[in-house]
Amino acid sequence: MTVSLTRHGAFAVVSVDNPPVNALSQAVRQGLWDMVDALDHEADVTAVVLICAGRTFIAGADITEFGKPSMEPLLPDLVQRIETARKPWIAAIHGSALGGGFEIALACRYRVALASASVGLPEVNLGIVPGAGGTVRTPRLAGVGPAVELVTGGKPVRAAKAKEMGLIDAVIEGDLLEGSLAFARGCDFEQLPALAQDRAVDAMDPEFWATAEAALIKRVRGEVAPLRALACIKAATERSFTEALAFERETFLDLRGSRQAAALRHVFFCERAAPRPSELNGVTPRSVRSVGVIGGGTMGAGIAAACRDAGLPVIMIEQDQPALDRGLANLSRIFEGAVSRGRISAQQAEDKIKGVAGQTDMSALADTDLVIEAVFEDLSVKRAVFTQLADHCRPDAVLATNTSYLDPQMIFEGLPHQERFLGLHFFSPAQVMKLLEIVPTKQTDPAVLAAGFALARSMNKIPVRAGICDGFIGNRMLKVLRAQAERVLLSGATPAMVDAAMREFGQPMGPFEAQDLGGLDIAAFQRKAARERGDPVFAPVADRLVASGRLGQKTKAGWYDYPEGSRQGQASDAVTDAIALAVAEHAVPQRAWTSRQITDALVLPMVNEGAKILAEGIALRASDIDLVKIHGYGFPRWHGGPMHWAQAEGLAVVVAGLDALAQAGLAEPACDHLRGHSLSGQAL
Ligand code: T1G
Repeated sequence: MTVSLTRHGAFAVVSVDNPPVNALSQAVRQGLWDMVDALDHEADVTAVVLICAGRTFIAGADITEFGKPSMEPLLPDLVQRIETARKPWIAAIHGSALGGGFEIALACRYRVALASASVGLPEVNLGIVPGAGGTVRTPRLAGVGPAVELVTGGKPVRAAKAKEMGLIDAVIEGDLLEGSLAFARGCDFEQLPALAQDRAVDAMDPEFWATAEAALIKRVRGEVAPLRALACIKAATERSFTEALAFERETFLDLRGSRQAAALRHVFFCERAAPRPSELNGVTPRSVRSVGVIGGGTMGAGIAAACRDAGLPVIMIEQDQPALDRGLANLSRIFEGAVSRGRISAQQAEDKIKGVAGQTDMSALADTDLVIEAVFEDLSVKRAVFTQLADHCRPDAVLATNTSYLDPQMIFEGLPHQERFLGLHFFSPAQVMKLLEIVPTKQTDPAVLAAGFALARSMNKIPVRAGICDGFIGNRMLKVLRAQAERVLLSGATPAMVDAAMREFGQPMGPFEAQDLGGLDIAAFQRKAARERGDPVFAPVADRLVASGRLGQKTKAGWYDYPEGSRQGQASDAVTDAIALAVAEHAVPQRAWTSRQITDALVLPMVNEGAKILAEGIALRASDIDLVKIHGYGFPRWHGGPMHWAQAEGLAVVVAGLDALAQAGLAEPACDHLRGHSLSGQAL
């Protein structure tokens, strides 16, 4: 039964049971609607407790219904029906009361919650705004400022904070139902709190809204919904309750069909599908209960921290004690940073560090289930490590390389038990970045591959299977983006114009400022290896900058000059000169560039490379490429990732754009896969 009723003395308990998250499907809405009607006519019912089965209170409207015609009862009507019911309703919250779920709770006379529960209005994360009164009732309960933060930020708040804000009335200890009934027994139903719709809301001065809007524009970089949500809250302070509800509903309906909402829903569902790919259905992962990490540098320490966050004991191996001390110090610094940011307590940090044993002898790994190598990015160095591991580890231990650019097949070549090897490409900082590229070799056992995905799940990461090529999925597309950025420079744009255009597109930073932050030498090292393999490389300006020691912020000069003590880059004559030399060398026609032309010249060829990656089977599905670029490289989520963005643009438009760039010598023409308007992956 999706919505059921039990009686507890004078109280009716309405239970919702709609796995997995009690989303407000039509059946749930209808069930609740019928309950309100029935219970309003039950003379011996004093009040109603609304509770949910399973892991959470109602987690929102049923997102799977979004693309379909609305079905009655509409959520705003149900919310209004509960709020004006003759019997007072009490929301009993566990898990997360989110979106429409929290809007239902806001319509109740009281809200109580377990301490572990959270409440929120995350609709902006889906490119929409609350559509059932959230932006109108929240400011009346919590005040305008807290409502702006809750709704435009889209982040839930825990029960204690929600109580402080006036969003819930009590935090329940122990059993939620018992606690809610005890709360109900303590209520004086003759003195009910005012309905949200009858509560006053502060009028704010114009300065408040101007400041809030400016801060939001800076933070959301092109995302529409947060700004529209702010407008709804402003309307709630300036219009009548009914008019404000109507404005909110109109805004919700307008955004629900928007391109950004479609993109964000695409990402929402892809992120949830990624950790359990259908091709591994029925495959039992090799068990991983302990991890060895070879190397305590930035990557090694980050990977060790990620393993500890997943609750796995770690043995960190370094070549000698000084290096090991440095590695353990790197690890401590990660957890100390997390404590200073309030992410974990000092005790938790201590427990995490206690779970790491430092060793300089690989024999310590004799019984470890998984070993991840994170040593210098050199084939001979890595091969030496795995040769030793093959001697010390159990034959069934999973041995993984964290290589970014080397061929895992070559790293493991000739070693015994080829079926146990895997590439696990973490992104720095490994304890923070959610992307994990999982790279099987031809011999990798499915149970070993499944162990990689299980590890990603335990780390709460987004795993994507990648085939073996130079740069796998993400770095291969990054190389194209960087080459295109230089092509645009040689045709008359400046680094600042390119970076500004990509920021306007929604990237957290442009390609040149990102290189200055990470260091130009890393990519130069990879270009050297590519040239030694005979691969084509296009970086005429970057090569000149690296040759002259301009490696980025760490040398106070890269694509920009960095005055002493500043991390804000300034245009550099040296870079202008380097560009001029490259222009002379390549004799490229100069042109005026608009922001949109620049982003097309960078993003369209990246999409083209993604289509080739799909055609070659390096990625199994276009959505995997979207997740890689979003979670590894900051591609704006509200574009849905490069491949979703291309489909939203229209593949014919993308092909035409690429062919026009190719005509001008500014990019390769559209590949056959793209020209065939197909972004489907290869069958496994
Ligand atoms: N609708 C449909 N399915 C949903 C869903 C939803 N709202 N939320 C989750 N699922 C599915 C999800 O796809 C997955 O399915 C399974 O539930 C477990 O999810 C009018 C219009 C609640 C914190 O944005 O944040 O209300 O892969 O893996 O990690 O104003 O799910 O198992 O088949 O994420 O424990 C507002 C979105 C909607 C909440 C649980 N609500 N969900 O996290 O499990 S818009 C949201 C979440 C709205 C109103 C508007 C999380 C979670 P499958 P999961 P989890």
